[in-house]
Amino acid sequence: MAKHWCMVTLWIVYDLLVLNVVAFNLDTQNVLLKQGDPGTLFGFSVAFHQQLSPARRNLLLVGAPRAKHQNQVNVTGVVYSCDLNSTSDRCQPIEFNNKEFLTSKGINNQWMGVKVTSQGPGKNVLACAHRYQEGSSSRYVPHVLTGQCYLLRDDLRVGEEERRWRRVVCDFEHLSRRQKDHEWFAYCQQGHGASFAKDNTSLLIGAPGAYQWKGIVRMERLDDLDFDSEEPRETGDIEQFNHKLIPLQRNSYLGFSVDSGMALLKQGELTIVSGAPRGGYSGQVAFLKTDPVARRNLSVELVLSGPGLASSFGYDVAVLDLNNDGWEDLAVGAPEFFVKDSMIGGAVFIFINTKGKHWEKIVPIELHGNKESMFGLAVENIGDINRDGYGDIAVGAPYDDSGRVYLYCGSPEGINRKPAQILSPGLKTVNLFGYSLSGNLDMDNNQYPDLAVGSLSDHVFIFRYIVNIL
Ligand SMILES: [Ca+2]
Ligand SMILES: [Ca+2]
Ligand SMILES: [Ca+2]
Repeated sequence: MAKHWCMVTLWIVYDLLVLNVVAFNLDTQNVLLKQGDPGTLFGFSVAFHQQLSPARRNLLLVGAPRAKHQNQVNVTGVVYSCDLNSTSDRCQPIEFNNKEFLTSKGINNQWMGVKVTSQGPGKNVLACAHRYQEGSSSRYVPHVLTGQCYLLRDDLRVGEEERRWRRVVCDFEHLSRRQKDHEWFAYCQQGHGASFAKDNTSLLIGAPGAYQWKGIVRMERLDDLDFDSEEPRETGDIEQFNHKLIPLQRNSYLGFSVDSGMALLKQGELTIVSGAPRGGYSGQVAFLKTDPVARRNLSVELVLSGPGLASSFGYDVAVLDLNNDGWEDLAVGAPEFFVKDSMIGGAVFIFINTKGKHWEKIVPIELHGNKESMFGLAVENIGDINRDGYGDIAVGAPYDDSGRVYLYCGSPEGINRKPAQILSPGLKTVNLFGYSLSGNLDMDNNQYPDLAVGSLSDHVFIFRYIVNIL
């Protein structure tokens, strides 16, 4: 009983401490900086990864799609692992040393690291190269630009156990059907949009170049070697290759961004959200579900269209519960949104879920950026960073001066439109700060999630939350 009482007391004290914390407060004095070689685009993509084996390590994975690997000069693109406990500002390249990877010919200029993402602590990592070229038997199209992604284990290795580590959307099955139309799957360019599905069993990979750049999203099992495991599914149905099942026009780029949720349309059911930033002339976002009838199909449940012409609505998407009502909300970046004769440039549209219904009728809350700042190019769920119970987001505006990242707090009404904090690089040599973001993971064990910000000038920044007590 005494022990129990002690715990209760501790909790009360702890709660009081939390209540007394000053509002949003990422530490801008003690920022961790990691640097790559010049011109490698180190920071094009970033992902926190908490490794549990062989030992517990807090890492930031950084894609440098134009880097050359020291030992593999014919490979373009390196994914680096940065140990956040290390004092060095340099990071270690991840070795893709399996035979399948090294013997493939199209790895030169493939841009490995255009996307890197982690499934969560102790789980898998996915790294993609959207410009990977596959050789083709057709004399009309000697090479096809399919792209490829690799699954890595928690220890950042391509495993030796039986499993498919290489994941390709526009595979032989697609390319052999391509004869009907050369351009159907020749330039799939998979991997700019890729994520682990929130059902924790599947991978989601976008290939925006499929079907004359209408684009597709593919869902496949992480563990796919069981005899009875479900086969991959795709928009357009892999059994039919019927692009008419995707209600978007050519050149929409569906799959450019991908996220998912388990409480978007129905509680406990996976819904995939994918941006098509050129869809419908302004940009669109499609909601996808596993088709209950066609077992190789992802059906398009609804399409949200962006306002304004060519706003690139859907360039990035983030699913999170902002108002803590148990239903996930949606933040959509539209970095090229503008209002004529105004100082507005770039927007993020916040759709607050109305219990899974009437998504098309929701009037989104608009967050605006400064003129020509590309505000909304990156939108990230950063977790409940001030621990007030409401989810929070970060928005990158890489052309806002040398780049800025705006942090917004969720609230009972949805979101507070006034930024809670604005981050800038504070280094003259850095530009395009805010091009990539990763958050929603506590990397220094103070119970508050931290935030990584990438740039296109070979620097990444790790901001940590400092707890100030009044
Ligand atoms: Ca909500
Ligand atoms: Ca919050
Ligand atoms: Ca922390």
